[in-house]
Amino acid sequence: AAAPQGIPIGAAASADEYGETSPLLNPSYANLLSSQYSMLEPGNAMKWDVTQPTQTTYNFEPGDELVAFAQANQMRVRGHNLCWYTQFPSWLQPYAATATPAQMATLLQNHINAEVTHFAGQVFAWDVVNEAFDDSSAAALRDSIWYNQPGIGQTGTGYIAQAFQWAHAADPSALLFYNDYNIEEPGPKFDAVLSMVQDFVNNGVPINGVGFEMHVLSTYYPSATQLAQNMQALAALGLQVHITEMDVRLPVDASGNASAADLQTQAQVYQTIMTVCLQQPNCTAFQVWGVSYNDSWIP
Ligand code: 9MR
Repeated sequence: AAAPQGIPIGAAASADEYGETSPLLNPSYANLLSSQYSMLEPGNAMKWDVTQPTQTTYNFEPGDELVAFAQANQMRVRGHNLCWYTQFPSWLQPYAATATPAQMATLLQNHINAEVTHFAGQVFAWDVVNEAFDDSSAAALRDSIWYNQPGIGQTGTGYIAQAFQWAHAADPSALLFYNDYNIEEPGPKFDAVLSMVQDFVNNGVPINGVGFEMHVLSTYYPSATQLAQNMQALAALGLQVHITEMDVRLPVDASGNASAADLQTQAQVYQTIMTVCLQQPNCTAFQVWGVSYNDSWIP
């Protein structure tokens, strides 16, 4: 109710990507998703482990089910993700162990082209590259099969730029995002992301925004001032911000229940973050990681 027209409010959602009965068939899940949200993002259905189960086959059916649900309920779809360091199909790591960079480049290009082409016109924004920087004080690029093990034959953030170029070629209308966590307040990881996206903007790499995952704790979350500062630094480059995966982890008792006071704190944290998003013109979407805490990744 607080959001102005046009800011989509989303949730991570699931279909039957791991052979389970699709939650979309559960009326209470489906009703909550369609009535409380105007956007969804597949929590897993568009990742490599689901979409390329063997080297020569693609599987877009669970993603298609989520897209169909969204379209039937006038919701937008965010795509997640095309290039990450983990959650691979079982064949991929062994393949990478003996592949050449040229072979890895072909593999990644074909995957991005196939997936973005398949969902063109249905997915309005993609997390093209996910979580490429580590959490050290150096905020170095993480080791990955796309970067350096063996990599696709590019140095530094070149593999990330290449992924954006391939995604843009496959759907020039889709908004393209770099997505990460622990970049919601100033620090070395945000600096590394900012310097990368500044370089991309300067060099014409097709990037439209940065996803702030916003996995926070009731006991530790970015201040409104710090969050606004990071959004403004990206606005100065002409980039959007989506809050992509917000949740607020709480202490629970032995039965798994949170106290009333902590639930109140949790509500206030959501309000704080939403208020900043509504105040910053370049914050253009707000999403939580799960339709409810019943299907959260948080234990
Ligand atoms: O919610 C996702 C969970 O179901 C998966 O088991 C997990 C494994 O990689 O990924 C979770 O989603 C992650 C997202 O794709 C990227 N940011 C962190 C999310 C929570 O781990």
